Amino acid sequence: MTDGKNRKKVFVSLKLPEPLVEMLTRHFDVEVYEKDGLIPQELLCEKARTVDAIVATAWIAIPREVIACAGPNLKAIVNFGVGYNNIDVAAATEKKILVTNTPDVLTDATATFAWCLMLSAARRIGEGERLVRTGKPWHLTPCDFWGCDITGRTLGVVGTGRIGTSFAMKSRGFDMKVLYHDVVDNTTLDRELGARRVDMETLLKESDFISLHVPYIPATHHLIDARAFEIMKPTTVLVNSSRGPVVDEVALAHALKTGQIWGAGIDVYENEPVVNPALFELENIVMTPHVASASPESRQGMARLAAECCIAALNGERPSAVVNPEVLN
Ligand code: 8YV
Repeated sequence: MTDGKNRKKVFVSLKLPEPLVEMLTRHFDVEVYEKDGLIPQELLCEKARTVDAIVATAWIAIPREVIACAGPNLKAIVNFGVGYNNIDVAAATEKKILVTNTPDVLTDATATFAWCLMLSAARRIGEGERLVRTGKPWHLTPCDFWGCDITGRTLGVVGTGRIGTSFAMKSRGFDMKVLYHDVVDNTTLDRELGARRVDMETLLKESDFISLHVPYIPATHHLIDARAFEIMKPTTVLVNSSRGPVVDEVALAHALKTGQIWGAGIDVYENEPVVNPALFELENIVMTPHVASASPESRQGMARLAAECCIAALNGERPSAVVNPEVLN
């Protein structure tokens, strides 16, 4: 029931953009955890016992222990984000709880941001900005601040789902040779860019720029480790806008410090929001705080889609983005 006293209850575990709460409030009783900082796990458990749906996001963990607390009403865990490694989907499926996410609406913003990181790292934007912001006089010299050329170079894309494909397609203006690594051929990239699917080793060895667009699953944990950095060219720029633990952060710091690679553009970290302090000392890394999808169209689209999925799930309809459709059978 969605009217009167028996309105279903939705718990939103952090402040999220509109129109999420606005849309949910038309149907349900909505409570938002408004405090700064992460919601304590005990409170999530307490809410799981009574509510009909929980809304979460990348950095709100919903492990098996929280799902174990679920009361008979909990029908959906709605993730604000496309990646859902924060949720124990197997545990949710066992309890017949639907998990939904927000694909597509953030593809362009995220792929664009990966380019921002790549261009910034390649052309030393962060370093230049830091220098200007000191307010101290600096010398105009043609001999400093050389970055990497991009046009005509080789781009290596790891993971060519929606975001990886969009990222690769944006290379057209730079006339790049495109290599990609994935478990299947990407016919769009093959046809449109003459791209080549290669094994990981070849991609690491031949690419001037490497951008990661894989989900975080056991097989992608430390996909980029010390050995991968050894294979890369000393002129390579690495970009990560996927999930932090895909890259071994200690190995990354070592590779940047010792010149194993040339630079990096990083939006995600192994232990967010904590960042390995070794990275702070390095000039050849551009770092942003997990904001690749942060554009108005993208974040409002995510809010709308998350609300639509929640409404559908609680009304017994099929949400348009379900992670575990087997629950519906
Ligand atoms: C967001 C993300 O930063 O979609 C994802 O998987 O990591 C990002 O879009 C996050 O969901 C915002 O809370």
